[in-house]
Amino acid sequence: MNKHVFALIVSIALASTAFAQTTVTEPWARATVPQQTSGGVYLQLRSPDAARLVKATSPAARSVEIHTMEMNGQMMKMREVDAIDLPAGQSVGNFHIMLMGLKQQLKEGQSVPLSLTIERKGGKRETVMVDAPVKPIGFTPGHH
Ligand SMILES: [Cu+2]
Repeated sequence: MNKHVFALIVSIALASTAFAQTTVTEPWARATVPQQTSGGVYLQLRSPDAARLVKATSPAARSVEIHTMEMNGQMMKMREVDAIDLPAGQSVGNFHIMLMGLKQQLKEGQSVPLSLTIERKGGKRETVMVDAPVKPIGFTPGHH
């Protein structure tokens, strides 16, 4: 097959899958203090069809976990989970990405690259790249 024709087919394939893509809103990472070995990245995911976030990786940390947060009395508890369900068309943000074994301090003005693996029906996988800007320790989304 002619190379140009092949390139065209690839670009059409990419264009058609673009419709079924997961969107990321407001990603951010919390700045860390010098001795801190872990950090959190917060974001919202929205998938057009039912999917699951099954994996996260980042070159900024030795290992990366997916955590949910829940209130236990007055205490916010974090729990590692295997996956986060993304119901069709819903914005999901009740989780965070935990960076374990940070390679360096996260400072405001930097950003943390993340690669998220989204799994769809039939085991089809999509990789979503995220660049999360580092916000000050006291940052709360929506309050500037
Ligand atoms: Cu956590």
